[in-house]
Amino acid sequence: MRTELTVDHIDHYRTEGFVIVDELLDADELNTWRTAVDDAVAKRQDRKLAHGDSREGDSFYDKVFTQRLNLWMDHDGVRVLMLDRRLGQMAATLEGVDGIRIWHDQALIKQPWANPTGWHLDNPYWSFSSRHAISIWVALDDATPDNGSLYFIPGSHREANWENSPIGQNMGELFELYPQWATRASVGAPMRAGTCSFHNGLTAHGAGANMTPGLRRAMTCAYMPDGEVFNGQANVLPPEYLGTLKQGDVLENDEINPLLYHISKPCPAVDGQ
Ligand SMILES: O=C(O)CCC(=O)C(=O)O
Ligand SMILES: [Fe+2]
Repeated sequence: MRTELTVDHIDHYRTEGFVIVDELLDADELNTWRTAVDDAVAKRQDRKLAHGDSREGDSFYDKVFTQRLNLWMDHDGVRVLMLDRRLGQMAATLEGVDGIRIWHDQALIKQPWANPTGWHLDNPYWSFSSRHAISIWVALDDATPDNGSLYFIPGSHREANWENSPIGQNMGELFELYPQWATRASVGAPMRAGTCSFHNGLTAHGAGANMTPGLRRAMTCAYMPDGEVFNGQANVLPPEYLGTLKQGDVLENDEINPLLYHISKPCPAVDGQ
């Protein structure tokens, strides 16, 4: 894996709210990722979550992408890929934080002729509220404007509050909440398979429809800085754990949100790999 970050990567990420890191994976690694993710998605069948019974149906949203969350929890091959200290270190470096935990991973596969991904912010969906939330998005197929590559509104992370719109049928609903972005040019992020992007949890982003008969596969992971607290939203937390939490509690359960990287603390889930 090519995990070194340059000063330019870091500057771009902090100013624009996203950055592309070319050729994160070499050809062998790409092959390993594709095999693991395909197998994990197949084994999940129509269940979206590792815990709980949310299932894919026939809604507009279910035809934006095949979304399978927390594959690291129930697939050993994906677990090895996701519990990689180097990915945690990249995320921590870009955000300038001491430590990084997994919030959730997700395979996002645009099937042939899939719907577009409406403009949205990520962090408002999650169970913690942070300006330092960050996600990686790894292209497992070439992502092009034809098959549903990503787009970002540069700098939006510095202006966003936690108002958000759903990934619904109205692509541009977010711009009603943030009219100052409606006249700003978006930036497209086509990526060769094996390349990745990082985006901040408050950066406005979306993706086009898949206008091709092929797949647009991506493997992604959302990260939480170490030390964040529960904001009262359930999101993907397993019900048994959710029941033990009250607002303000630190989210530090290593079984659910493993610490991937920290400048000074041990990371049991990763050290034990
Ligand atoms: O892959 C997509 O279409 C959307 C990705 C996205 O919203 C994300 O990674 O946060
Ligand atoms: Fe997103």
